[in-house]
Order: sequence, then structure tokens, then C-alpha cells
Amino acid sequence: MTDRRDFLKASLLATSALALPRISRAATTVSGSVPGKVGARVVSTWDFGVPANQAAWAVLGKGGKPLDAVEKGVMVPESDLNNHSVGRAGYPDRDGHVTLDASIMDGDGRCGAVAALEHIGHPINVARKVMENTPHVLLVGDGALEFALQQGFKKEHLLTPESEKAWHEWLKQAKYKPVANSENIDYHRSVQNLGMPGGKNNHDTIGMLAVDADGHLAGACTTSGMAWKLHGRVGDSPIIGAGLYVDNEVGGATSTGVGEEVIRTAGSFLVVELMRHGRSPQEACEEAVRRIVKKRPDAAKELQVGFLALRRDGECGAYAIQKGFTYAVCDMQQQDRLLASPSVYQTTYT
Ligand code: SD4
Repeated sequence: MTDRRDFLKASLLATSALALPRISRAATTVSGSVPGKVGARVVSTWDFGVPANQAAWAVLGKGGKPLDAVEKGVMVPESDLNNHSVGRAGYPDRDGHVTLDASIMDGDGRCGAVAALEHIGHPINVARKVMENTPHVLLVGDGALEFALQQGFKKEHLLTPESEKAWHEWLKQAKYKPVANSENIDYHRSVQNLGMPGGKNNHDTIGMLAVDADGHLAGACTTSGMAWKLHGRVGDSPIIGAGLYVDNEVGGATSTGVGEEVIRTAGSFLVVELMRHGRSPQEACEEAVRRIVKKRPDAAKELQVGFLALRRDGECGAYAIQKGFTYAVCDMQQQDRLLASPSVYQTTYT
């Protein structure tokens, strides 16, 4: 499975051709909030957000459109063959199908998404085509694939040998329970219970938000969802208002973690609406997380959900249920910040 730190190092070497500063630090600074008024800015979830941000910045930093920036940015983890939670090397569902979810949204309200899409390594590109070339917002399953092929995408075999091996390992016990991606949970134990190899988390999503110097926003979110999910399961990431929501009047939000919890609370829409009514990005993320915890306090102890928000003035905030959620921030001043989000549970328990 992806070790996000190793991946980060490798990706940074790979992106050095962009002639952007390289990072060497881990997310040791816990900070939910980063002040705004910095001009253009791009933020995204998890450590792999750093190289993704750099690809987005290559567009945004030159005065490009936030929509183009986020699409380019999230394609980085989608292409990464060491990343088993996003894009072409994502782990399959319990029947061995790699099914991908993605959404893209412009701050003017245009949006497109695909869910349970098979055989296409860059679902974000198909989501954008749904937005631009259809009167619809969301295409799913076979219909989404048919549309992609009509649009000129090539059918690919996505189940990599490594993913297939991990799936066969999982099949030995075939137990399924979503495991939170956090430092708090005893992964080794929970992952063994799941029959998963490697002792690592089974899901991560990239959610990215960008704002330009004029306050125009866009966002993108893409994932292979929960490894070993039921065939046909769709998470929050392709659901506009759940995994992603962007409004030029206010700002944007995106989420990661157990998608069912985010869908139940219309999480990203909630964060944006809280900002609309005066909460800071940080306060809005905290309130959205607290609502999830309040509804199911016992379940929440073993769940991870993280929100990331970006206001139109560039201020951003983040909050998660469990410790371990990281997010990357890139702007004119600093193009390589990786921060640790504050969380409800700050201490390690098993
Ligand atoms: C999902 N939210 O499919 C995604 C998975 C994820 O960190 O974000 N993992 O539910």
C-alpha cells in the first residue's frame, strides 16, 4: 500500500522538473487555519496533496483558471501507480472491480461527476466532460463508461498486479469494515482483522480547492473509495454537496474519510453554508465534524472524517474526527506547506 511519506518523497523528486521548491518536512505543525488575502491559493487533502498542489500551481500561478488547475492537480495522484486509494491503481471492490468516483465543480455552480466508473484511469477528466458536454451532473457505472468512450477515452485494465495480490489476500478472510485513516486507530490490529496486507489504511481521497486572485473558485475530488466495498457502492466524493461543494460567493469545501457519514450530513455543502453565515473556514469544518460525532458518538470513535475549507479570500481551515489528517497549502508565498489538521480525538487510543 502507499506509504504516504515515501510517496511524497518520490513524487517530489518527480515534480522537481516543475522547478518549484521541494519539501523535506513532514506535517508536524498542527494548524487548522491559514490566514487568507494572499492572492491565488490551492489546498488539498493528505500528503499527496503536496505534489498535486504543485501541478495545480503550475496552472494557477501563471494566471490560469482554478477549474483547469484543480483538474490538473488531482490527476497527479490519479496517475500514481503506488497510490491505491485514488485513480488507476486504486484497490478494487470485493468482487475485484476497480470502480472510481470523481467530481469537479466551478464556483459559478457548474459541476460534473462520475461514480462507480470502471476502466478509465482519470475519472476527473470524465467528470469534467459530464459538466461541459451533457445537461447532467452525475453519470454512473456502465453509462458513465459508455459516455467516456464516446468522448474518446480509452478503455484500460486498471487492476494492477499489486492491487490484485492485495485483493486475493483480503479474500482469504473477506471481512469488511471501514477503517478510519488516522494515527489514533491501531491499524495493525484492525487491518489484520480485515485480512489486509501491509498494516496500512484502506482509503484516502484527494479533495482539492483553488481560488484565484479575483476570488473565483473551483474544486475537484477523486477516489477509488473504500477498498473491498460492495460492488456498486458510491461514496461522498462524486456527490456534489457531500464530498465537494464550491460557491464563488463564499468559498469551497471538500471531505475525506468514511463517505457514508459525509453523505448523511451533506458535509461539504454544510461547511460552505456555515461559512456563508459567518463562520470562519476553521469553525465551519469543526461544526460539520461535531455534527457527525454528535449523531453517532460511539461509532465516531472508530471513524475518520476530515473536512478542508477554503474561503474566497484565501483563508483555509481543516478539522477531522481522528488525529492524522493532513492537508497541503500552496500559494505565492510558500508552495509546499503540509499541515496536520486538528481533530476531535487528539490522543492515541487503541
Ligand atoms: C469514500 N470518502 O469513498 C471516500 C474515501 C476517502 O479517505 O475519503 N478516504 O468514502
